[in-house]
Amino acid sequence: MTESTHRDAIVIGAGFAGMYMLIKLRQMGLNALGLESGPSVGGTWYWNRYPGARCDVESLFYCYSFDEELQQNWDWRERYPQRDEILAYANHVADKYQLRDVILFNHDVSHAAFSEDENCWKVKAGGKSFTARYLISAVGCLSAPNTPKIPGLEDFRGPIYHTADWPEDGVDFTGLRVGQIGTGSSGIQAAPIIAEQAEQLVVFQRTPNFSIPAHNKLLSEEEKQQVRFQYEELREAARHTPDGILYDPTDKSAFDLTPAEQKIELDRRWDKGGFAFIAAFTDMLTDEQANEIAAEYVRDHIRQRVKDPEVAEQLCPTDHPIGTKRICLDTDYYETFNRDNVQLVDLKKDKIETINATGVQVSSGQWDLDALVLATGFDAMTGALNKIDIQGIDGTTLRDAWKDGPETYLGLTVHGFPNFFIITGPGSPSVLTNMIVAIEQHVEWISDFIRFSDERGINRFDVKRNAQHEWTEHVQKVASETLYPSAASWYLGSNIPGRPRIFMPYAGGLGVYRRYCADVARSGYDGFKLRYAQDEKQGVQVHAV
Ligand code: NA7
Repeated sequence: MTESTHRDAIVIGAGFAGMYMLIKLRQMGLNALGLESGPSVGGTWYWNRYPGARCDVESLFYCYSFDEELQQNWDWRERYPQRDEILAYANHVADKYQLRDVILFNHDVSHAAFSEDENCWKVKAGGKSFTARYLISAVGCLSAPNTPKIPGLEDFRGPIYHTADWPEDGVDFTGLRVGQIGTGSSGIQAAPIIAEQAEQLVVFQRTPNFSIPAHNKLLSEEEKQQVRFQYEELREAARHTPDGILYDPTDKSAFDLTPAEQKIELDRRWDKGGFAFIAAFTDMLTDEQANEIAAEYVRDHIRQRVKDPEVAEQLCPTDHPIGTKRICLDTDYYETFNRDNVQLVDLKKDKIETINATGVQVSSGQWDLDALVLATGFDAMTGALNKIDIQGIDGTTLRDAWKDGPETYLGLTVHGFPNFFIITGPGSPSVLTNMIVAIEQHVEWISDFIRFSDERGINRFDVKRNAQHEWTEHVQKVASETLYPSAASWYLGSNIPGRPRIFMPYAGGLGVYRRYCADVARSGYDGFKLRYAQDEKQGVQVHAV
């Protein structure tokens, strides 16, 4: 790494988004620097080391498509990749592209301010200062852990582990009484494994989630070869689907089918496992009655899987339509509650009053515990960005600009923050998709924009306020035509007290969204105010209005 502190671009974060962005910038001949708070690559997969951590997108597609040699030669083991395997893959990519040469690890970005006079971003990280023409956020959507303010949490004498910041050497729960708070994807993956090891596992559930069997398994050589043989076509098709995932689409509404046919369709998808279940009917996420058919089907399965009928009912979600919170995929989650050493505490009926030195006090009494697991999720989509003091024109911070909810143009740029890009930001499909497909599209769009600017001598861009406003309204309108906003989900920031309730991801589908982005590029970046280096010399103002 060179000593110079000025770069063409600074990329914050070295997860899958940051790594691909750095690869692209280098291929374009630009001098880019990655700043990463952790000691290695992998982003959220570096920190999420909890037992059972696994991606809910299938291995053969939860990987980059831009490098044919890489996708042909990386050998995924299981249908769904374990965290360790994903991290090994991220490290392999970092080695292959010598990314460690352009990343400063253990450099947490604390501050970034745009200097109008110098037309560059001034960035502080790890006690050092850097400048760059472009600032690119690759901080991730699910990377700022949410630790709820439960009264007395700090009084607990035993260890407290957050699933999103798990000790590197793992945790041995043998012989311990463990309390787990949270039953989202992380909690649903962790509980069966913790239960096998611990003397006792007490699961504190505020809201039950819908979970579908993952039917995880080792991949056969034949399955891998079949995909590798058709990778190009499969990848291209996935890019234009609503969520970047290829799964057995249907053209049938629930009401085109008889009850018997509905069951056949749901059975078929249930037996297959995974997200395909949610695509059983075209109106699954737009019609309450259609949704309820699938929701009740899952509840019936929960009732079959859990022996104690009262516990089964407590595990049945009834407060949100299925799929309006990201569906969980499990391996024996519900069966875990048939074990003698596992208890479920329904916090809706039995509230946490306080955590004390020896355990958790709920309305009905005290649970004495040796260790606590917080599977309480993330300050999603805006949390990691809002931790950084990002100052745009006139010193306005991104936090202030977003105090009533995030506003972006295409989820990629923010008015008043020139030469700043966000990969998979709020207002883009991001968390409603296979993130890697969304990341590749964003990185390629950003690269094209930078190339376009460089070829024409454009040295500053800012998105116009009205373009941003129209896009943000469109994002809200599209969401309001679905059932998504009816769930108190982290898509709306509902899990963080005081957060404005704005539906953050773009629900119009990745394929549709790609077309919007491509049209903007084709129009010569309509919606942006562009400043040419030549105009700057003549003192032309560039504030976008
Ligand atoms: P999630 O899905 O946000 O789940 C967090 C869980 O923690 C959820 O059950 C919450 O209940 C619960 N929670 C949060 N705060 C509290 C308090 N104060 N008391 C009790 N329970 C609480 O996070 P995950 O890490 O599981 O998964 C995040 C995403 O990662 C997932 O969607 C996949 O895309 C991968 P709530 O539902 O809010 O009532």
